[in-house]
Amino acid sequence: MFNQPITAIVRPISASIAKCELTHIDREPINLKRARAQHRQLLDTLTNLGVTIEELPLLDDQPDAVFVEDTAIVLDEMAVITRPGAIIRRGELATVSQALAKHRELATLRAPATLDGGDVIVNGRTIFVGLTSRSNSDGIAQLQEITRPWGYVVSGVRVNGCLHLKSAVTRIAADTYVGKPEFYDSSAMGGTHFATAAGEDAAANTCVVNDILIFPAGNPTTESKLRNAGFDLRVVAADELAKAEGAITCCSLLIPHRSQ
Ligand code: CIR
Repeated sequence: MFNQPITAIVRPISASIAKCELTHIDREPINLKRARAQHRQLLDTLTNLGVTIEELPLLDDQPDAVFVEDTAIVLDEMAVITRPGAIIRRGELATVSQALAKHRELATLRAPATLDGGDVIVNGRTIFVGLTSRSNSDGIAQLQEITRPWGYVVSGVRVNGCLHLKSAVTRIAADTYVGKPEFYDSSAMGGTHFATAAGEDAAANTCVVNDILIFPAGNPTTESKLRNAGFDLRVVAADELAKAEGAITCCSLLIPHRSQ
């Protein structure tokens, strides 16, 4: 298999992560050392898969800054700097724009748009956007205007009971997804959907790198289902980050290198 070179923009976990935004879960203590160890394991896994890591500066006054996924949408042709639905998180954008500008031409969402990258799934020329508390109709409309020249069609997907579309479902191959059916409207997306097993909601958030799935530990039934279907998995612990309502995809912006 040809491995496409990829850069991952990431950011260390802020010392203030205990003050993170929470929407659908109760606050419980976050063990910073354990969270950082899990984050390190995730970055090591990316490195082992041949991904080049580019680290943004630590922002200790931005509790959620590790979750870089929410700040941008990276397409092959360009990237869009988002306008996160949680106002405090907009302080993360400047350093992301600076780093991303080296890889892609940038467009920026403007008020009154709000949109979190965690709500965005790109499948070919379709961009699905979760209809959540973080992403509004202006965000969807602006994303459509910005990406139309490259032939993208932006389509809203209903989400219930979780923070982002990508807390409910992630894309694991072309037209193929893993998700918790109760959390999102799979009929709005088409394609094949593997359902997470009971009690394994976290398995809905899986990060795909060159056909390999980085998959959250502690979800054995869904893990077997995906392995039996022929997927190649690397399992990492992510339960400490989950206390901040974050997951595996949230911790990186993956940038496939463009052929010259
Ligand atoms: C937030 O509420 O913004 C953070 N505590 C969690 C963000 C997780 N990001 C993601 O799922 N893409």
